[in-house]
Amino acid sequence: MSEEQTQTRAGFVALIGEPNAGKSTLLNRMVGAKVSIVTHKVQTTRARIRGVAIEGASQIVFVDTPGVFRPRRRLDRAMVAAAWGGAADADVVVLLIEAHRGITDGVRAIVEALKERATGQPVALAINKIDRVRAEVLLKLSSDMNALYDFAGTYMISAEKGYGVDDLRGWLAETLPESPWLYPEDQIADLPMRMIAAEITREKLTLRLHQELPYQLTVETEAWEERKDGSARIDQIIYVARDGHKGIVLGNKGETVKAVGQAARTDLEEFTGRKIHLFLQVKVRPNWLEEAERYSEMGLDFKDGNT
Ligand SMILES: Nc1nc2c(ncn2[C@@H]2O[C@H](COP(=O)(O)OP(=O)(O)OP(=O)(O)O)[C@@H](O)[C@H]2O)c(=O)[nH]1
Ligand SMILES: [Mg+2]
Repeated sequence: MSEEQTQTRAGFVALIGEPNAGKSTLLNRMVGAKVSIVTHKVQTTRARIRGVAIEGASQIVFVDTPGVFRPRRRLDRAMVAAAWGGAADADVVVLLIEAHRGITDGVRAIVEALKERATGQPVALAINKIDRVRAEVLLKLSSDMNALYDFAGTYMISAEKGYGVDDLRGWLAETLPESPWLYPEDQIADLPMRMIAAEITREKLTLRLHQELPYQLTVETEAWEERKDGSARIDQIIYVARDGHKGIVLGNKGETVKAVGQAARTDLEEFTGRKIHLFLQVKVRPNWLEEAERYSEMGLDFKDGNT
């Protein structure tokens, strides 16, 4: 198809919602690859992560954001600021809510904030996890939500199972502004490989460790060495805030960090399509949650965490 015949469209679509709503799952499904990490725990995504999908003549750049919640700590504040920053910069916003949880206080707070912050761009409602509820519940939830806000469209989806996702993607493709494409045709993510690699390891740690600890740790890729045989050697540091945490991450005879490393390596090999040698080191840095450099490594703005 030639450029003269078909006007291309392109733009940014921000996915916002409470922690655990399924934003990253939806991004990965739209892109068709695991670009953003997913866990059953809240506050998994820490920064804005972009994934690119193509639908007909439209290039849709999805912006995954951290969940919006009431921030208490510096990292929380920087994460929530990143989420709202993603929404402000977007051409279209999609608010994800969870069908089985309905209109929570958190959802209400996000809708109120949208009224103040939305800069005139269309906001669609995506009711996610419809695999968990009956149809009557959905209809009521949809009408209750539309009474709270003038949504440009309402989509009932299951990001995990894929239900309703094509309709949403089709609507986004039509709604984005006329524009040349923003990324090369074959690009699916806009995140440096070293950061994706660190996120993969953080996902495996989050899946293995108990609730509070994942918040207290961060992973950074220290070195990435290309080898002549086509493989790569990746060195990462897991920063924890306390001595006791180091022991938990290592596990008995180092078995926890070993299992994490194996799981991360498998994903990395799948993502990169090559052999990976992954080396993990655990370091205690009591103050890492207050260090500007850690935030820039995560793709967050340290200043946004100021009160
Ligand atoms: N049953 C069901 N579970 C889902 C669906 N979509 C996502 N999930 C699950 O919900 C959990 C949270 O998903 P994420 O994609 O990490 O949610 P998120 O909104 O990115 O969360 P944060 O990054 O913490 O803000 C995971 O366990 C997913 O597998 C769905 O359509 N149905
Ligand atoms: Mg997420």
